[in-house]
Amino acid sequence: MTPASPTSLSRDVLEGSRKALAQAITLVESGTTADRLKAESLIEHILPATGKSIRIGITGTPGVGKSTFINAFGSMLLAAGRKVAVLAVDPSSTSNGGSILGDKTRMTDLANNPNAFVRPSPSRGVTGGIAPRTREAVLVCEAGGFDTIIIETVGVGQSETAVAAISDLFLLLVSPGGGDDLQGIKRGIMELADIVVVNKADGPTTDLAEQTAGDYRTALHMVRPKHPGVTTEVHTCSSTTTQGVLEVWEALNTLHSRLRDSGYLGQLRATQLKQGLTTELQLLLFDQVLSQPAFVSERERLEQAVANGRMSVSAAARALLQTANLVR
Ligand SMILES: Nc1nc2c(ncn2[C@@H]2O[C@H](COP(=O)(O)OP(=O)(O)OP(=O)(O)O)[C@@H](O)[C@H]2O)c(=O)[nH]1
Ligand SMILES: [Mg+2]
Repeated sequence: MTPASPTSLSRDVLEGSRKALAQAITLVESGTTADRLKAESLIEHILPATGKSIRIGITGTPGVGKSTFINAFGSMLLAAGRKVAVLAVDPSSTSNGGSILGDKTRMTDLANNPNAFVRPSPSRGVTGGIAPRTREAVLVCEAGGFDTIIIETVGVGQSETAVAAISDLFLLLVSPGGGDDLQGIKRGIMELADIVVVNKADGPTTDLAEQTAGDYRTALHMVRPKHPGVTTEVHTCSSTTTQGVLEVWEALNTLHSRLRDSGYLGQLRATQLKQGLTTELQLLLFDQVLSQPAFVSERERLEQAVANGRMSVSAAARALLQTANLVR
């Protein structure tokens, strides 16, 4: 894939080369075994230079203003001297080639700034498989000197959970008057949120945004608090005028410091890594099993047996693993 060796690539990443950064992320996203081995070597080299950033996951339904918000939020951080990387996890990228790809057009201020790095979504077959690769992309960005990592995902399906599993803090962006949103957003997503931000608090939707914020505050009282004793804050902002965006950052930064000082952040990251190991094991096992020729033909046969109701799903799965010599 890339002619550079993992050692020289990691050195270039650590020296701040954007080209190397982009290449390294392509490498960690690659699905081939040869690249995976190189990626593992790369990560090993850069690991000591990682972990110092603030990792912020952002989700919200399509059109809520994620890209516009990230552009405003990121620009403000750049002005404050921070280095901002934006990574996208797009659950739909497998089917339509990546809608987040077009988002660079809404993040022009970021895309054109040398202290910012915007990376569209990887397209990998399995949703569960995106998070481990994005986790590594986060590490690469940290090694490249980025101190703020924003991981964006569209609020559909399981991708929020995947993003929350690699973020320190999770921001839920919602629309004014989003009564639909409030019902549509699953309880679980509210429980994942460290902060809820009602966007588009400008022009004719200013008052509605305040009302919606009130609705969310009420709704949040009914879900388990994310952090014991800490009420999840609900803010309003306008990503187009940037009103309120600074306050969102201040809230996130304060919470991050608090969680770090209390030891929670260290524990959270340790837990995330342990869960990451389980996910990697699942992926590796799946890849190994699927690549066995005997397995492929037996799978087709057993799929038919299951579809015809001649065999239970569980018994077929066990029989398949026996084919691959993985269970007795
Ligand atoms: N008035 C107003 N419009 C906004 C605001 N933020 C975003 N918009 C508009 O809302 C529309 C959608 O914004 P995007 O930033 O593309 O939304 P998104 O959540 O990234 O959308 P997807 O990438 O499709 O999921 C655009 O027309 C924006 O100009 C805001 O704060 N106020
Ligand atoms: Mg977008």
